[in-house]
Amino acid sequence: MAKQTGMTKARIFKELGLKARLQGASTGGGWFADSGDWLESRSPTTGELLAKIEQASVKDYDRVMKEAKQAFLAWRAVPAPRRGEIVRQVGDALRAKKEPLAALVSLEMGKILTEGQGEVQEMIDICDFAVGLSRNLSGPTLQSERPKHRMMEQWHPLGVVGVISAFNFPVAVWAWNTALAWVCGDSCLWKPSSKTPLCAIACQNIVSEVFARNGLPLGLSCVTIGRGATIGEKLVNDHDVPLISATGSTRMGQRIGGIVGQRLGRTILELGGNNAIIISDKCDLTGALASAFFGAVGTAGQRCTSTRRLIIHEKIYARFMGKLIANYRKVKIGDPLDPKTLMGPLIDEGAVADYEAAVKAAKEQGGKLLYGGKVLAPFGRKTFVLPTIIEIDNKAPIVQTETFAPILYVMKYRRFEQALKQNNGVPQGLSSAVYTDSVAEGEAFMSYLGSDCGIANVNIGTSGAEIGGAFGGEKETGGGRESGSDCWKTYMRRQTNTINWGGEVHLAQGVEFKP
Ligand code: UN1
Repeated sequence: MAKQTGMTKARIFKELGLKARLQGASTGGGWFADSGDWLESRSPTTGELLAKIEQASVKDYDRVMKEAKQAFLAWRAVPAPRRGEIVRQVGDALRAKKEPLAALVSLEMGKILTEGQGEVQEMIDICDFAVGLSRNLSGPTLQSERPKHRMMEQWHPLGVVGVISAFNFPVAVWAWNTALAWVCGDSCLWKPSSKTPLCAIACQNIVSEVFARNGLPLGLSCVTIGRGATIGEKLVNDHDVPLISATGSTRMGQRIGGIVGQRLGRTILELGGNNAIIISDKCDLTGALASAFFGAVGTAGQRCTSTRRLIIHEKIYARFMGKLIANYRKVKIGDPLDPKTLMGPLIDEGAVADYEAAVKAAKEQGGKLLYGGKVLAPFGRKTFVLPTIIEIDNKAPIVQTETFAPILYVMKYRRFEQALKQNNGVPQGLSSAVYTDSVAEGEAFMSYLGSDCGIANVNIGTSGAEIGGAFGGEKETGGGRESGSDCWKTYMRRQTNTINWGGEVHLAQGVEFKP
């Protein structure tokens, strides 16, 4: 296993400071835990035990939070460009560890190596983005209605940011949050998915070294690996955490949003997607084919942005489906660390059960299986599935739900307005795309009458967004935005300043108030 890349488990562990037994709480200066409650990290490919991690207890959480709060107080006083310089070093440290970290993502999460490398590249890219941002966390100067007055906006550090991340992007989503939070002057506490604890430990080891080398408070980067019911609840209920950024299912987001909203905290929620590509009769079918194939089969359908639905013009439907199924037949399924593999395993048996249940439900709801629908066990463990295509009506209940597996629902349309309606006719609103050479169709898709999603692409697919844009979506996707554009603003507190430089007091709105 994993020999083809030169990255054996032993080498990955050595390069990233991992061992067979680890502990799950860190304030940057090493690891501790006193719960006596052990978590196993197993390879989704073979089931091999990778390591055991003692989970953080509530007491460990309190210790970590104390450090995170102290670190914030020191860090907020460091000039932002100097904070950017530290994040530049974090980016360099990630560059140096790109190969083993990408291999660890493949080993523990199961995505193929090129996608693991792409994920680490996203971390490096967001660091570069944050470095530039650190010299431009700017607010506008505004015109005052009062004579000899000036108004302006400033952005100040916010506090401790809680990051809750999912298994499917076990390192990049944390980096999207932390790189921005750090240049914004915040400290961070990360609760990673319990399905990918080693990825979190490796990241923490890489960044802690940078903070230590620079003599900075180590609590800037904190981690608690533990149960949702203990550590997760504690974090979302913690009044000392002004912002919770959470990625996961809509159900999880509804719970977190409710709790944080109750205490009037801030959230960035990046939840389920149900992403469609409309394939027009006026498009380059080769491009549409490549994008649909990557979107639906890439990462074994375990991206928030995975293509889950194709809405295809009836005139080209048969031709397009013939080509797509031919591609599906060629998918090489196996060890994600083997460079020849195109699709690795699903994360665990639970994910496979969800896949099987969805295929069954789709058939019961009038769906026609065009390809796949089978569970495989190339290494003796039923964590692999065939990528699957089902022809079905958009309104079928199963099509309305997000199943985190490589199942693609396909449907036809005749008029473009009908396709738009189908695109928007689901509860989720993350990503969407249209393949068309018609300017009118492309513009309509991106317009206020078009896609209701946070991401709406023309002639590229639904997945694989760049870090420079704001990432997130509407409706049940949660409304949060992470990563590029002006998303940094959520990690800071806005302050409006009005300055009187003329001496005379003028009340706004013409109010007179004299004794
Ligand atoms: C996710 O699946 O949670 O756009 C993030 C993409 C990646 C990020 C996905 N850049 O597919």
